[in-house]
Amino acid sequence: MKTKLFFEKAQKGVPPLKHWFMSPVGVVEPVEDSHAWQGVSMRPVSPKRSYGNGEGICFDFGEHAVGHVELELSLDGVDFDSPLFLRVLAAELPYEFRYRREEWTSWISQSWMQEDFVKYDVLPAKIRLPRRYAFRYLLVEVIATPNPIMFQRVRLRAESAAGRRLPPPPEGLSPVENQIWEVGVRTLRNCMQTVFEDGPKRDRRLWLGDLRLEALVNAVTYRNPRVVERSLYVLACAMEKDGIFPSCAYEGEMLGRHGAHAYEYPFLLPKILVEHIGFYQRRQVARDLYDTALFQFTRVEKDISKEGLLLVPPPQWSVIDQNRTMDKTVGTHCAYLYGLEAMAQLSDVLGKKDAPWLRKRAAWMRKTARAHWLQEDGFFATDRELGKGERTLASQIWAILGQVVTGEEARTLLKRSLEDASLVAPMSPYLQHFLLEACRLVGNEEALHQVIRSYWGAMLETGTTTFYEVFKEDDPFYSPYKQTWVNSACHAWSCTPVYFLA
Ligand code: RAM
Repeated sequence: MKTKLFFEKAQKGVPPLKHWFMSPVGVVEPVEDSHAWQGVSMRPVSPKRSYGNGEGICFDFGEHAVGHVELELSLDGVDFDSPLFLRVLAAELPYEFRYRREEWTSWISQSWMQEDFVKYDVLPAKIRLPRRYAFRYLLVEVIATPNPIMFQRVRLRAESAAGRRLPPPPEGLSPVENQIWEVGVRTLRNCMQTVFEDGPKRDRRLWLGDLRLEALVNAVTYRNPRVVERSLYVLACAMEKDGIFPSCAYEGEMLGRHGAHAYEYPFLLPKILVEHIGFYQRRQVARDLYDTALFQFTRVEKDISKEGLLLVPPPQWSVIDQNRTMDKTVGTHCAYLYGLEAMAQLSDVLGKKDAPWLRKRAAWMRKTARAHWLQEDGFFATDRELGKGERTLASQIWAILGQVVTGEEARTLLKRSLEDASLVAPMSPYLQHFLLEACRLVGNEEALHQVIRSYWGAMLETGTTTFYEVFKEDDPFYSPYKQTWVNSACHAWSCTPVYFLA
């Protein structure tokens, strides 16, 4: 019954994409460069008249963009007695040109690399490359051609539900903050398609945790509530009988299918809904999903121990950060608390009656978290198997956001956490976002701006035009997937400084 409604809304609510054309700003080639981040930079070169067997040309589009590439090709010569065979590699970052097919060791699919082999039987022709690419650089290599080919015109038909225009920053930002704003809004624009994609190169998919962050920035920039609502209905369509709200779902032909469940993502659902009402005064999606959101908190009751600790039963996993080995126990429990509070607010806003029991449970589970995990040195940590007392910044951030500590105590914990380099540091902008939220919650705007300047500022210094999926300043090759090539360099969960700067 509900599912039918969700399907109807997901199918009817497809946000229209806007298109625009972009031309290359130059021809370049990748070169080894020990001064460059990741050791590769792009050097301008003069284009040749035509390109024969074994030759290649690399176009620079000047900034990261998403869309379909059109090539107008002709022959430098008369004979066309055999097909043209090309290899294309679309790259977000210069380092992707080090990619070698035979060296693949990542546990996620090699097919994410934007490498294609294409053949054309007729020239001259206007051709459209087969896939939608997310890239700044486009390498076209001629594997075989009867005669050298000439590039008459190369252009990208770019697309986004947000349109081309990047909203201008508010007045009064510093030059670095202005740049962070621009890169942030471009990142969101390029991920904002018929749903909020996580990254347009990979996974090109809607994830609930990413959606929450994208919705925040959208609300202060493009202000497109339809993308938020449609994304929520697309997720809702993929819900199964068990009632778990999907963490990730597909659309188009695959509408109604979900991917992996992240344990804590469903706790974010009421937060998205209550913020959506706050941003746009639109309540329908919250009404449609209220019961579903509430169920996310009761269905995990079986995972709450008699001591009142929410413990993720393996092999289920929480995201918290793109770090696979970190102890996420405190973070997950506190993400549940954060969700309970949002659920209580949603109940109030919609005139429902669930707030009292939700708040009562939250109060109890704050106490239990404190009793078990607040250590003598004032940091939150567990002593359970994996953690072995490991101190992570994530645990402190989430203890603050779950309001296990409040007021002066929270302010002090945040300050000490930022000063203590021995805490396990975040790997991803996703967790950095929650650090910013914690700064705001305790009222430490100075720290908030300092984190934006240092973390996102450092990302800017790598020369990027969009923000990354993962970023560790001291490890340019960090990848949760074992291979840096497949990291996503335009990942919307990294655009949230824009929300705080706004
Ligand atoms: C990866 C992506 C995505 C994130 C999930 C948990 O697949 O980076 O953005 O939400 O992990």
